[in-house]
Order: sequence, then C-alpha cells, then structure tokens
Amino acid sequence: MNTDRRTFLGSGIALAGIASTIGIASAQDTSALAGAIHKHSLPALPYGYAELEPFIDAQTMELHHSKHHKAYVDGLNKAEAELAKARANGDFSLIQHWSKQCAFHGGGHALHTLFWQCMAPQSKGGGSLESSSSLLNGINTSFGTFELFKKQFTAAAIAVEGSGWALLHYRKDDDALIILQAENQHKLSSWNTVPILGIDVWEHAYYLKYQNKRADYVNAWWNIVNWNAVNNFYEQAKS
Ligand code: MN3
Repeated sequence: MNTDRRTFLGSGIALAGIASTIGIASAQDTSALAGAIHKHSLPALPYGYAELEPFIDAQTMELHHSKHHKAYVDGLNKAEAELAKARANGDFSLIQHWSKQCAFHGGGHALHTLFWQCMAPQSKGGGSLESSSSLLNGINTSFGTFELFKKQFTAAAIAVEGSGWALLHYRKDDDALIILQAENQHKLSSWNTVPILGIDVWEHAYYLKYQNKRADYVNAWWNIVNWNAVNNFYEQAKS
C-alpha cells in the first residue's frame, strides 16, 4: 500500500469518526468536512482517591477527577465537534463561543492531567525532592534558593483572584523557570513556555476539607508534590 492510499484511508476513518460524533450520517456529507478530530478521554489517576490523605481527602479527589475533570474532557470534545460542524456547514456565527469553550475546557483538561501527575502519596515519593536533581539546580538558578521559589509559588497560589492555578513553567528562550498564575483554566497564560508543575486553587479542589482556608490547602499540598515527575517534565522540556 502506498503512502497516498494510506493517507486517504486514514482520513476516511477520521471523517467517519467526525460524522458519528456530530450526527452526520451519509458519506456525501462527510466529504464536506475538513480535518480529523481527536477524541479526548479522562486519564486514570496514578493512585487511588484515598491515597493523598490526609492532605487531600478521598471525596474531594473522587469528585474532582470523575466529575470536574470529566466535564472539561466532555466540554473540549463538544467544542471541537461543534467547530468541525461549523467548517462542514460554513456557518461560523458561533465561532467566538466555541473558540472560548475550546480554550476553557482544553485548558482544564491539560492542567488537570498535569496536576494529577504532579502529586504522589508520600509512600510513593510524594514531597521528596532529590538534592542532586537537575530541577533543583534549575530552581536555584532562577529563584535563588528553593525556599524563595516555594515562597513565591505559595504566594502566587494563595493570591489567584477567584478560580485558577499557580504554575511553574519552563521557558526555553532563556532556559529559565517562571511562576505564573492562571485565572480559570487559561487566562494569563505566557506563550512559548511549558508548564511542569501546577496547583489547582479552584474551591472544588479543597473546599470540603479546608473550607475557605486556601492557604492551609496550599501549604499541605507541598507534602505530596511528586518531584520525580516534575523533574522528568523539566528534563523533557529542556531537551
Ligand atoms: Mn479543578
């Protein structure tokens, strides 16, 4: 089978997928569509819902993962399907709405996927940062000391206005680590940088256990940061 044939078959399968997603039945209609859609799915957690106790309670973890994160996955799939439908129909009257939905739900899906991986039970290494890690070296270079990094990151997390995130990003331009706040799932982003660590400070992430005491949640969260994973993200981003 030559490459052209494979490409043709591949896009045919993708178009059939779009057609079923957005409810277009006939083969003739699918020929009007442009572009394949990736169906996003909720990733499994690398630990049980109760394993981050006592720092994050099991009920919060279950709701956060199975309901909140799931809603972002569904929202992103829906928005991308609607944009495919708009391309097929040539009707872009709701382009602003669906573009915003893509940014919001896409941001939510990406950041939650990162968030789960950035945590681990203490029995599996949570809270321990190797003194020889390249990440610690990078943190010291960009922030002076680990303690100064931790103070800035904690302050950023506590001070996020409304719902959002504090994030550690790697910026390739100057080989630096920077701390950002994100409002909602996507606002205040910095371009051409890679997030390698993030804490969710939406109330759904902590309210059952910590109520309005966001600072207590942020301070407790340091005990379960999976520094091994963050170090891996850092090294991947640098390479
Ligand atoms: Mn959340």
